[in-house]
Amino acid sequence: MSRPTTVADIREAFLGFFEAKEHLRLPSDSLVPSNDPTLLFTGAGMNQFKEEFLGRGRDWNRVTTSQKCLRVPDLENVGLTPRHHTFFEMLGNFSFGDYFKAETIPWEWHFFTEILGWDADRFVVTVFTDDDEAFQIWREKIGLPEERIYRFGEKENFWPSSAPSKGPNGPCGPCSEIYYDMEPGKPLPANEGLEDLPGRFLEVGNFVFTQYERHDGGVLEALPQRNIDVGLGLERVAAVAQGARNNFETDLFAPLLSTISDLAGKPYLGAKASNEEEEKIDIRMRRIADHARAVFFCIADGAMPGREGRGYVVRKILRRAVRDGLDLGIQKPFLASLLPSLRETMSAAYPELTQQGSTIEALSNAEEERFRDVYHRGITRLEEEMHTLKASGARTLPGDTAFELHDTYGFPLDTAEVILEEHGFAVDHDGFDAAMEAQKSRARAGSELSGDVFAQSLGSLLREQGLEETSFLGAEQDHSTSKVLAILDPAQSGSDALLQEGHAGQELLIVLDQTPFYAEGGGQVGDVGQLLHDGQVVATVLDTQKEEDYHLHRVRLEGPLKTGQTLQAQIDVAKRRATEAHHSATHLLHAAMKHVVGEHVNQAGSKVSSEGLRFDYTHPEGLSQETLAQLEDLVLNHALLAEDVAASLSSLDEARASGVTALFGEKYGDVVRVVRMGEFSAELCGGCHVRNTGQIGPFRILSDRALAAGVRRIEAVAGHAAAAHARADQELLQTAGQELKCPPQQVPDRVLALKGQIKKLKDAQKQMAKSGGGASLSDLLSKLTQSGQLQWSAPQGQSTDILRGMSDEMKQLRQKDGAAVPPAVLLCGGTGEPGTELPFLFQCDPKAGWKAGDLARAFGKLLGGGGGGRPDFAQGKASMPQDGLQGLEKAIESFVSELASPA
Ligand code: ALA
Repeated sequence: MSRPTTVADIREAFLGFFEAKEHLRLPSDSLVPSNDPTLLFTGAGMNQFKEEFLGRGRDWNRVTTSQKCLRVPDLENVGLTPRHHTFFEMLGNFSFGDYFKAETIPWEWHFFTEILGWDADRFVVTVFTDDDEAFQIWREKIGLPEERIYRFGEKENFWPSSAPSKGPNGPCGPCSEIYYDMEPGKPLPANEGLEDLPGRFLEVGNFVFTQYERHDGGVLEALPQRNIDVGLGLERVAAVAQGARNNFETDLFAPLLSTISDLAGKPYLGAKASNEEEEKIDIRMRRIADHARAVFFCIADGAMPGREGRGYVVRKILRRAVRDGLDLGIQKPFLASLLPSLRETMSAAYPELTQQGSTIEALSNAEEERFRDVYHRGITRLEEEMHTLKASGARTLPGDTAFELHDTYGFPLDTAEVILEEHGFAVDHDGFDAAMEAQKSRARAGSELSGDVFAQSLGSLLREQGLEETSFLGAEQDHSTSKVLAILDPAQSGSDALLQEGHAGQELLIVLDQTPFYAEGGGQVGDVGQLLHDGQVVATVLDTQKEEDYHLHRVRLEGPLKTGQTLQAQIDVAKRRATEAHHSATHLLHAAMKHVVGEHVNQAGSKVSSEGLRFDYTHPEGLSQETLAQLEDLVLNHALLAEDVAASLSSLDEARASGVTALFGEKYGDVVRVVRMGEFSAELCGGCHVRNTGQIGPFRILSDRALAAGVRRIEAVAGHAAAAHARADQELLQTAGQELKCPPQQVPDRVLALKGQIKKLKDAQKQMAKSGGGASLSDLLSKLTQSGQLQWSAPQGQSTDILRGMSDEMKQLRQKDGAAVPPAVLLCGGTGEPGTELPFLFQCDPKAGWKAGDLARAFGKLLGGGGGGRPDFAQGKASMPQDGLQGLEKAIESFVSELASPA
């Protein structure tokens, strides 16, 4: 049989080899650790087996995996060195209290020398200072010469490194590492020398003998069982197997580097790079290849670029890749276009790269576009800084400012430096390094096993007290008779938090043996309600949260309460029913999204309460009104079909095989609960639901908006909340109708009509301004034609509304300063065309004896119309004389001459 050399073949050979040794082959855990809130990312194969190492996990003895890992403390080295990665795979075999050193060392040896066929004479190994047992196995069983077995202390040969003195707490043990000599034939170094030759000796495997649990103060307690945790870096093993100079020059990276080089229009030279410039280009390409892998796998596992925690790390990695792309002269967003090249080598082993393909593409595109903006702003910021430097006469950019540019704006130091130099400035490198170091140790704290892995949580405190997990009855019943198992004061920690009793007014956490109260999880809010004793309320439950499998009822005590007491637990039924309707509606909406929008849509989060539901999903663009209506109808149809809702338990594999929707990036145990609604929806869920979809009642989508790049949120309501929203909308319409003086149905027409009028007015105003004709009152007044005591104007094309406005102003002016306005004014509107309507108005000073109403009546009559009104203001409509303005002038002259004097 030919030797495995490709990454896929080596992975398979390893897993197959250990399967044949009765190991259970398990899938890689997610990069977002499934059961360990102390870790930001999965960084080693053993992460998912901590409980098994401590002897309290699942019933497994031997397991083998290839684990997706992400490590970021060495981010800055990626691409520069041949071996550093952010994302990598670790081949692992694990023994939980089963075999130990004497078995695993020969097995790994067999794998390297027989299966991979590597030269037995090129290996050197290390063992922990006093680990004579491991030494003997290498020496006797394997037959390695003594000079090839090195001994080191806890920094090199303990895992986690330096765990006894520095931590973290948790499972740990001495280890033995195996190295392959890349320059065989040279003399072997002395013990201390090995470390100084990292280029020569390549670490290809680490065998950890996990036999201790570390506690505070470096106390190592022997575990009840001895374990094995072996990890082989797949990329390194492949590099050796393929005779590659570095990990990036293996089959794994070839398609990625080739696409990157096409995009950049420059070759990846590898060994042919002959100067610093060419080497720099290669480094950037390697970095892009590494970072693209990390970003795609993170997004596929639900860690999306964001501002904090995991999201921040993903964003940072992505930005570094894009920045390299910019430096390589790639003008347009490109990262997402690398996905097919990664799939070529990885999607057979990791189908999530295909399943989540459109999400990965959408999110990385959106994030890249956003960063390109940020980058351009970074340049602006740098220019501002230089301006400030110049003004203050300083010549050096402070290190923390340079670091801020690098870290926040993603603006690379070397680029900043080139620009600064051009302007005669330097950078404070020491300050930059110090800021970088501080940042790195923060990253380390967040992403490596440096936290206290087993810091006492409330859950472990309760476990230590021997408390049984809470049994949850709330899927079937709303009340229960329950015993108080523990009373906790959330303000205290450790055993101080445990109280024997509580008193009225205190806010405490209560653990019951069984409860109908749902604890917040899976997007569903925790229940509220009451705890009663003899029909009296002793505690109001304000919220319910979960710690491991204990339900913590957050209560305000209304009376005294003791541990051991028996109570009636009663949830707020109305709120819960409404929450259930929203939860079930969320499942129907999710199924409807897959039907209407596409299978690629993933739920990215949800929140259901009695008030409504929020459904976050990944999709690059907004949904049209039609699509939203289709979704609403589809959900409503399934509610009206009144289908049964049933929950059942099954194995995760069975559920997946039958096509049940599992949530994006969500973790599940081996036994899962499947909630089905007719044939339409089947989803993994531990929450509370209606018994029949008919109980969802009406359903309305209220909004759909962008939440972040590529992530959107729908807000919707069901049941009473939907009815209440409909009612509120109707009331709104009614109020609008009242204001507009029309029935609600006519509101849109009325609004349209008003808009039309406003437009006409505006047009008329514009027209007036253009014609220069009487745009203002003073203009109009100066243009009035004197005819006896009556003055008049007939500005053509003016709307009557405008004339009326003028007349109002005139009235005000008259009251303020009578002299400026003639005692009687006639204004004529209309288009001025012969025979068309001639609206007119009179504006008079009653004190001067004129009566506008009489004038309007007479003038209207004269020109074939009518009019009337008050003494100070009157209006009417007549008809424009056939000879137009001239005729009008004549008519007004004769009208005036007939008015001998004020009536
Ligand atoms: N857990 C060990 C490591 O990560 C194998 O090196």
